[in-house]
Amino acid sequence: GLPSAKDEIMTIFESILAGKIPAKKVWENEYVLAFEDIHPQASIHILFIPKTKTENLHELASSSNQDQQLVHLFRAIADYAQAQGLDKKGYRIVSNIGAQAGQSVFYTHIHLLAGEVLGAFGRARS
Ligand code: DGP
Repeated sequence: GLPSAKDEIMTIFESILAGKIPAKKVWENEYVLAFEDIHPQASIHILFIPKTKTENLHELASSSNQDQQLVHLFRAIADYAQAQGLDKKGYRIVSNIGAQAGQSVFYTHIHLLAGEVLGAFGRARS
């Protein structure tokens, strides 16, 4: 079909990967980049992104050549969390997918929230 605006416009995370806009990188390997969220929701708020472009978990999981990317993404989170001692203290990982979850950047990313006691999450507050 016709390309949508989402396909044509480089996402902000591709610009970060390309070095075109700055980010506070905290972890990186061949497959995954982790950097601080610009609007932190906790004292530690990190975004983990695969270095190959997909829009969300479903596109990532449905491309047969992406299996290793899935593994690397979650291993990166586990390695980072362990290195920071967060596996002991506790932390949260979240991915917003699509409209009802309020996804705003259409490039697969996992949020990691930590560093303090976290609030409840889920249903919007009225
Ligand atoms: P989501 O709403 O789940 O799609 O998360 C997108 C996150 O990306 C949101 O928490 C804010 C963050 N973000 C948006 N623009 C930038 C940026 O230019 N730099 C950084 N570091 N984070 C950004």
